[in-house]
Amino acid sequence: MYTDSLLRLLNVAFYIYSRTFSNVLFGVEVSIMRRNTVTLIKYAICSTALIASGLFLLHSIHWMKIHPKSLSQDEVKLEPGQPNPNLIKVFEEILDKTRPVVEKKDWHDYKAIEAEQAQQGPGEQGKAFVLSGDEIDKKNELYRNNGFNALASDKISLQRAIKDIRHPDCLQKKYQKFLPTASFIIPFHNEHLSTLLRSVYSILNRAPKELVTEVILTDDHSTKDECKQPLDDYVKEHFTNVKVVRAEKREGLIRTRLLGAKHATGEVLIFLDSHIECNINFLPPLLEPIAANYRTVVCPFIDVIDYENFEYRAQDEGARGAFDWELYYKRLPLLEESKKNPAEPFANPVMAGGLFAISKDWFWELGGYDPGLDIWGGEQYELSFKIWQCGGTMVDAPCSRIGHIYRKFAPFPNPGVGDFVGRNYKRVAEVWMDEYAEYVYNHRAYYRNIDPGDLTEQKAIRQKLNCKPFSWYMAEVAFDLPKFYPPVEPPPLAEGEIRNTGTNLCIDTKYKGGNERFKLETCSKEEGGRGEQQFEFSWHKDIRPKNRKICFDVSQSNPKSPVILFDCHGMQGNQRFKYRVEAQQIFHPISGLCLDCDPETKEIYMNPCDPKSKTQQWQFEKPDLEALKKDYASPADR
Ligand SMILES: [Mn+2]
Repeated sequence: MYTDSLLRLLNVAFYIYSRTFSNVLFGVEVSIMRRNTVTLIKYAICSTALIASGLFLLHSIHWMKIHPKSLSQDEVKLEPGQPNPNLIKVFEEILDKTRPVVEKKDWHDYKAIEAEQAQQGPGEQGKAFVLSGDEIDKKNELYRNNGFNALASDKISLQRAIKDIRHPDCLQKKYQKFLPTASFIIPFHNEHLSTLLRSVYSILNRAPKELVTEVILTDDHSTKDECKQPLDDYVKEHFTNVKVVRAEKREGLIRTRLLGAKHATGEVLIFLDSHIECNINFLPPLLEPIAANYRTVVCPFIDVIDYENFEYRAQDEGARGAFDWELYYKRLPLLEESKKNPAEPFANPVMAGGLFAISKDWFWELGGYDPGLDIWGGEQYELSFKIWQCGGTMVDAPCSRIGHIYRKFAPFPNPGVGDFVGRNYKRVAEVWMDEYAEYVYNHRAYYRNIDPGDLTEQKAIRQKLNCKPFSWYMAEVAFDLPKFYPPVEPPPLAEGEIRNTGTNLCIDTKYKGGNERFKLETCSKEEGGRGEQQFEFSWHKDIRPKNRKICFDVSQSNPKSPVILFDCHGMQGNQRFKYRVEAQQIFHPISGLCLDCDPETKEIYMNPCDPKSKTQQWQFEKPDLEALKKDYASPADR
């Protein structure tokens, strides 16, 4: 409250001050100045003093006490599925549209940027680096141990330059002049030394020095030699604000992050991975939304560092995080509002994982991570639900980009402690998801019998912070999630065998995999159950073998276009079919073709639709005729 009114006072003062000052500068109303020079100078001196003392006060009070309006103040009841105007209001606050004006500055370090642009060598400027063929043995060994091409990493400078692939709007963006300080927490286990050190350099070289309190390398009981003395020596010799903290036994990712957080002394905690590279000016966009509201959590855009050749590239231009009801991480498309403002933070229902910034106060108010979560898994949901339900906000900041090596494979053995992921998920579902937990158990029945351990402490945090129910989160934050990932799958439009009228043969996909074609076979009912002939024309409007997530896919539109099996993407497009009930045709709207076959070769393909052709007529064993007709009349895509 106090800070709020102080800010407003400051703004008024600043407004008067800047008007007076610009008049003096630009000679507008000079005659007034001559007449009242003395008064004006007095005015200027007074307001300068006011500003100076105000800023001093503001800075010394604490940046974080600028508390926001909470979501609950004027709650709007909404039908699920509509974006919540209340949320948008909060983001306008983050966008600084309704907040008092704070002084901003351009945080780019142009000297450093220019110097980086001149760098040349292997992998420089984020380019792909290909090893020469004669190092294959060494390469293979390091690959096995790391799940990425660590030998290539060793040949690339620890301080290489990478491509600035931010949206052009980011280049002009200014951020407030006073930002909180940050402690970086990097948990690692047997990380390759050069990728670990490159992560550290990318932070220190591309963040303003005054904002970095420290980098805390948190060792989850590594066994590799290079992670021990050689790391300590390097850190001692090259850095002044990098600490190595070590776990006494193997703790897993979650408790290792907690251990790092306990050693942090900066105002904001920034959790990162141990094989990343931070891009130009990544830090101010992460800190500003937190300075505006200490309960805001900010995630960077995560780019891809190629595991084979270390090329730096974008994975996409942003999406919102979500989950399906087996608790797999999924993504939702951006809202129209954020497409129009590509450099502005947007609400994110679920964080992608290990890369995010959170104020230290808010992290510990939330109780950190649930320390009962073991090894890894579920922690991104736990923290995301907790942040939203307990009065916080989470955004993605498109102008903060950090590259990450997605490994080709996991090089670590299974920790051998049973189904820790299932147990973690059960803890999260039990503490945060209320009646929606039931949908998770319906998809993963064995979770019902998992013992989640003691939940008293976690439930007490929820009670103490007076957190909202999960139904609120679903209605207001993840409002469009059920459209893409419905908790109860709607029934299919048709199922069973698909029989061709002209040949009296059935489609048989024979349990084939991706990119494979399939043919007609004698219907298994008549022959006694061979092959794979049970299908679902699913609510996604695709056709798939029953209980599999592989779909009929057509990507050409010429006669005899092949139909292949491809991972179901659920986004319709080239996997979208319609059924013409009267004509018995299986129609593919995007290509405008109909499913056809050759009675001789038994091949299946797409052909221009011909209502008289018997080979284009198909019958589903169990059609829902009403639903099929309704679907045929509807637009092709949702
Ligand atoms: Mn990683």
